Formats: sequence, structure tokens, C-alpha cells
Amino acid sequence: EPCFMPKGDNNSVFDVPQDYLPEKYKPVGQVVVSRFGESETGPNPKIPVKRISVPPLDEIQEIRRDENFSLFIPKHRKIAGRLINIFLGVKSVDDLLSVAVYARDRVNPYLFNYALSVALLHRPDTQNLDLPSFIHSFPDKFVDAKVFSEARETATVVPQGNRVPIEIPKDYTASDLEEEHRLAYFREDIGVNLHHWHWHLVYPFEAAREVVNKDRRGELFYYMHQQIMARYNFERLCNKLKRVERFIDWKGEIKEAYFPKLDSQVASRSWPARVAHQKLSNLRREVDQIVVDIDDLERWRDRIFEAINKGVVRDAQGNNVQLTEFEGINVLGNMIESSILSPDRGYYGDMHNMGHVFISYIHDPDHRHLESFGVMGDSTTAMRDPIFYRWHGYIDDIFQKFKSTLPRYTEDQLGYSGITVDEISLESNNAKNNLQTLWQQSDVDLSRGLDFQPRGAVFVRFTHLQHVPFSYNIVVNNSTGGNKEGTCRIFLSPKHDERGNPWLFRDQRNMMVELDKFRVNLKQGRNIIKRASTQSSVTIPFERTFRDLDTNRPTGGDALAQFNFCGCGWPQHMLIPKGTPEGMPCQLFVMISNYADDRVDQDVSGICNDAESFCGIKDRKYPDRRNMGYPFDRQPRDGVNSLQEFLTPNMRVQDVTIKFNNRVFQKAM
Ligand code: CUO
Repeated sequence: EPCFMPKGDNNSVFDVPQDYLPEKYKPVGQVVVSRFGESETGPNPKIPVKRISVPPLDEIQEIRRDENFSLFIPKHRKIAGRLINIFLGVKSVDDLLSVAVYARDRVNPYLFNYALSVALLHRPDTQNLDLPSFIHSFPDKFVDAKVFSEARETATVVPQGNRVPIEIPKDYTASDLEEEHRLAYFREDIGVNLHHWHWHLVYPFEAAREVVNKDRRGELFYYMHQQIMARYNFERLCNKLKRVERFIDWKGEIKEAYFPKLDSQVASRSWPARVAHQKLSNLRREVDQIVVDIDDLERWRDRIFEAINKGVVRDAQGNNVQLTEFEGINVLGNMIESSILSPDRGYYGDMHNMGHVFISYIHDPDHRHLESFGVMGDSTTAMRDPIFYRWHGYIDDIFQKFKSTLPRYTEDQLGYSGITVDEISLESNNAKNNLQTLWQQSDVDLSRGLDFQPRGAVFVRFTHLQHVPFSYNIVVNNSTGGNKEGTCRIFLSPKHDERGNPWLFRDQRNMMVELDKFRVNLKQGRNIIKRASTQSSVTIPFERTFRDLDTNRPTGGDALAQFNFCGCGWPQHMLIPKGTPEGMPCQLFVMISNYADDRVDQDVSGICNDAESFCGIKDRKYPDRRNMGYPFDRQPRDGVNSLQEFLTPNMRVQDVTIKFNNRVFQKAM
């Protein structure tokens, strides 16, 4: 369907030049344009669109408008790269608008949205533009397909003002017969999936070099996904499941199934399901230009392991590049993902990305059924499927193998002489060291993503995990005789493994979930540090995850600036794992490291940086000089077997519990 209107709050429409109309609409052009140019209150204001000579889009139209689109498919990546370059290449914002309007009715909608988002994020003249949240553009990638027919009915029949939110049931993809379903609240969380989409939007692995080459992007690929694994494993223990089993036997059966129950409104098809006990096959999908064998994947794996064992990789010219203590992980991240920054993509291949592709085509490896990819083939939907965590568990394990080869941190490198952490505690609702979680219902307006008349808000109501806000109280003594600066690093981990035994340090370090990281000033003597859970350096607030959640909310100003980047961040409502009704025993870890060894000198004022631990800071260096995950990114020094033995005086551990209240609370609006 044509989309001649900008979906803004003001109902304005683009004044599309006649010869911009796609061929099929040219004979009826005026009728179509005037139909979309009217609202119940009369004609809408028109936004002029400059007529320019638009570059040919033939190649870009090789992805049809009604196809699904995936960045994991090499052909799709290349075409996306071209469209991004067209959007980046035009001279002014007016020209960009003109090309975008022209392209909007010709190219695949997902591709269009992705390429335009990347361009808006990287053009110097579009830094303050507002872009609607991805869930508003493509709600079909996030919610139960059943919602849409109901939404259509509501929008057509029920007058605004009388509409009640359409409820998405909490459990709609499986029953309790399937034990993996216990984790559905995490895998299918809208905010979690929006974060993952945004992360990959901010850190594309293939585009112009200046777009891809961000500070420590390979290391951040490793760390952000390592933290997803730590969080998922934590949630599994809360649900009486053991940690994820890596997907290591690529020729064996995958026992877990997944039925996404999503419909693509663009492709007018259901997302394919993955039934139980399927096996990967060699891929022969000429239509996607994918011809690749499992043996290829194995060859890449062997070369990567060889590089890790030797501590050396070779680049495309055949030179040796050392995997150094600090930068090696960044090289490996780009190599394993892979991105165009890989030292030699021909030799080390495209392992992680192709793993996604193999799994996403498991149901139709040679395209004989004309089926598209499953949810693993799209970063917007991949985290819904249990196999995502088995695949990333495997990938993370490779990174951990490399980390095991690095020198251990010495007590000197971990300590901060003269600084001791004397006391730490959590406080919420008068409860000390007891976190509380619950179900919460929230509403989100999907009408912008639904192309039918009449318009007006159509809310869906979904149920998600939430925790009662809390604060940290940290007492630090400074006996150095001067004022000092430190970085406060806060992590949380389950206290016991799946058998109920205390952890070995080498396992527990991989379970450490980062909760916060911030700079502190330490005067001489006793310092009391208070910090709210909502200030976390890994999360963004609920309102940012969902942006213009409430369409009546006033928009504009700084809050809306740099939207795309700022949409990256773990959702605040998922900061704390679910816990258990009895109260899950956990350990809170706090460390004050020496800021002199952490600092990165740069100006970050006015820049969206509240999820910097996972997303970095836009156009700046990663704001912490230490390796990501410090101090838990390596094996411990000799003689250390437990967390307690690992501690230096500038660290402290406190037992806390997470108590889950299995009731549904309505969000106070
Ligand atoms: Cu984020 Cu595999 O990298 O999905």
C-alpha cells in the first residue's frame, strides 16, 4: 500500500511530486494523493518535497517489497549498504527527504527503515531528528499475531475514547509442558528485543568503514552478548533450570523447538517455526545467494581456535597480528562475529553470523518450500528462540577460551591502596538486602504501525517483569591522606549453582551480571555513597525503550534528540532477574577501582550516555579504559577458588535475596 503520509503527530502529509509516484499509481495519482491528504477535520497541512534527480534503485529493488529482510544474509547486507550510501551521499536534509520519499514506495519497508535509521544516525545534519520507535513502525515483529485482527476491528468499529487496550496474554507461545517456556518472559520481552535491535543498528558489521569502525566495537560485541548470557543463565537458575548447554554438535539434533506465533504484516506470511529434533543442513539457497556447508563453519572454527592457541592471527596480506592482552579481544570480536574489521574475512569466515543463518533456514535449507528465514535470522526477533542462547553460549565460550590465556590480574592490579569498602547494602520499601520483583502490565500504542483507516490510538496491554526500585548504600573509607577518585563497579550473581553448591570462582565470574558503574569522589575518611537503581549504566528508562508510548505526551527538546542511539540500552524493567517466591539467595559485589587507571579523557557532556556499559557513547570512546567485564573478565590469580578469596580490601560482597511476587500489577500511569 502506498504510504504518502509521514506518520507524525500533526497529520501532515508529504506533497509528493507527481513523477515520484510508482508506475502503478501514476494513472490514479491525484485520487490517491488526495485520499491520503484528508483527515476527519479537513485537508492536512502539506510538507513540500523537493524534486531532484534520484539515483536508480533497480539493484535495491532486487529485494522485493513483500519479502522478509535480514542483515545476516550477505546479499541483503550488500544491498542495505548501497541504500545507506545513497542516503548518506545526498547533500542536504531536503535532498534526503526527497530521496527517502521516492524510495519509500519502491523499496522493501524493513530495508528502507534500517537504511534510513543508519543514515540518520550518522549524518551530521540529522543528529537531532526524531525517529519513531521500531515497535511503532513494525509492531508485528514484537507481539502475538492475534493482536492485529483485533486491533483492526477496534480501529474500525470502536470510536476513540471508548477503546480499551487489547490484552496480549503473558503466555502465548507454549504451554508449561515445555520447560524452556519458563523463560519466555525474558526471551519475548519487547524491551529486551528492542535493545538487541538497537545495539545492532548502532554497531552494524557491514557498511561504510567510518560507520562500522567504532571504538572497541569487537570487544563490545563480545561483552554485551556475554552479559546477555550471564543474565539468561541467572534467570534459568531462578526458574529451576540449569545453565544453557552450548550448541556444539552442529551435526546433531537440536532438542528445543520454538513456535514464534508472529506474522509478518509486510510479507503477509507467518514466521516459520522450528520443530523439535531438527538438524542443520548444508545451505543451497540460490535465491539468497547462500551456498555454504557445515564444513565451512567447521573450517572457520578450527582457524579461529588455532589463532587463539597461538595468540596470533593473520591478516589478508598474510602478516601476523598478535592478539595482545588488551586489544586481542577486540580483534577476535570482529573476527568471530564477523564484521568488515575482521583481519581476514576470507580465511576466518563469518562464523557467528552464518550460525544465525544456518539455524534460521533449518526448515528449508534449499528453498524447495519457498520459505523465508525463522526468527534467528533477524536481530529484532532472534532473542525469542531458545537456540539463540545455545548459539551465543558457544560463541561466548570461544571468547572465554581466549580470556583464559591472558595473564591473571594481580592483587596490585585489583587493589586500590588506602581505599576500603566497609559496608554495602540495598534498600527498597524499607526492606534491607531484599529485592522484590513482580509482573506489571503496561500499554503501548500500536496504531502507527497499522496501515488502515481510521486512525487514532490503539493500545495493546502486555505483561512484563518489573522490580521495586531500590538504592545502594556503600560506605567507603579513604585513608590515603588526600582526595581520591574511583569507579564504583556493581555486579550481582546467584549464590549457588544449579545443584545448590557454592560456586567456584571460575564459574561464578561468568554469572556476574553488571548492574551499574559510575565515578565517585572520595574525600578523606568515611564516605557514604547512595545511588538509585534507576541511574544504572546498563539501562534506559521504560519511556525511552518505548519512546512515544503515550501519543499525547508532549514531544520535542533534548529528550528526543539523538533518538536512535539513545534507544540502545537494557530495559530498566529487566534490570533485576526474576528471583523466586521463596527468595533467591544472591551475592551483591561492589568494587571501587582507581579512577586513574580507568579514565578516558573526553568531553561527554550533553551526550546520551545512560546505557554506556552496553552501548558505549555516541561518537566517543568507550568510557572505561579497563577491559570490558573487569574485574571478572579473566581467570583468577593462583590460589583463588572462591569469590571470597578473590576480594581485595576495595571490594566487598553482601548476601541479598530476590523475592518474586507472582501477581500482576497495573502500571500507575
Ligand atoms: Cu546479537 Cu548473534 O549477535 O545476535
